[in-house]
Amino acid sequence: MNVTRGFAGRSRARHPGLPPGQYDAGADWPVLSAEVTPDLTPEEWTFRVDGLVAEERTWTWAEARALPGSVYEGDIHCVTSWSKFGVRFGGVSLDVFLDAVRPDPAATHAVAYAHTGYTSSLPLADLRGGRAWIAFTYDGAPLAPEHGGPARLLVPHLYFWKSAKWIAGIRLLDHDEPGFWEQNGYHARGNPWEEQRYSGD
Ligand SMILES: Nc1nc2c(c(=O)[nH]1)N[C@H]1C(S)=C(S)[C@@H](COP(=O)(O)O)O[C@H]1N2
Ligand SMILES: [Mo]
Repeated sequence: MNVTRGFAGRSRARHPGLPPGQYDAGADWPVLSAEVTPDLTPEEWTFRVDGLVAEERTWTWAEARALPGSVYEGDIHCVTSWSKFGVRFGGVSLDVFLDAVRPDPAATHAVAYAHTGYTSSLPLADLRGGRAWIAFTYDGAPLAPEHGGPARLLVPHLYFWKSAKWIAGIRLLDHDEPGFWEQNGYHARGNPWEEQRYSGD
């Protein structure tokens, strides 16, 4: 049938939102975890911002959920080469948390750390400007445990390994302190549009 063939042809066309070296995972959402999914309830979950800040602070689930929310609608890109289009996460902008702790002007980098011990590192500027979230929902439903629920970091303009699942906190530093994958040769920033997969890219 012509209609079917035309449709299949169109779906094979390269999506203009696809960064170099990536493929469209379609409806799939692969789970990539270095650790076993933790048994972490919202009541147990906390989120802390510490390091080079005027006032370190920890939020409980209820406190974090009471902050003004915002939504990310767009794409995500894993360094293993899948991208997923048109995802919708709900959460709180990192700007809200960072403004509350008043970062020291000397802070240039951040380490995100999970309740499981996973870490990722990135420039502080990438957590600013409405481009990073603590995400609680996906498609309007609670974030599934295997995808980082009850809450994960979301920095969708960088490769997805930066977006630590089961997020516990962000530490601000005046230098780059490589996280789990960065210690294993992955890039300090990880911009998919520049294919910053490995250190040196
Ligand atoms: N705590 C934790 N966060 C993590 C990871 C992980 O192994 N542990 N993997 C990272 C990688 S490599 C990717 S691609 C995404 C995968 O998220 P997903 O499993 O929801 O697709 O989470 C990132 N955050
Ligand atoms: Mo990944």
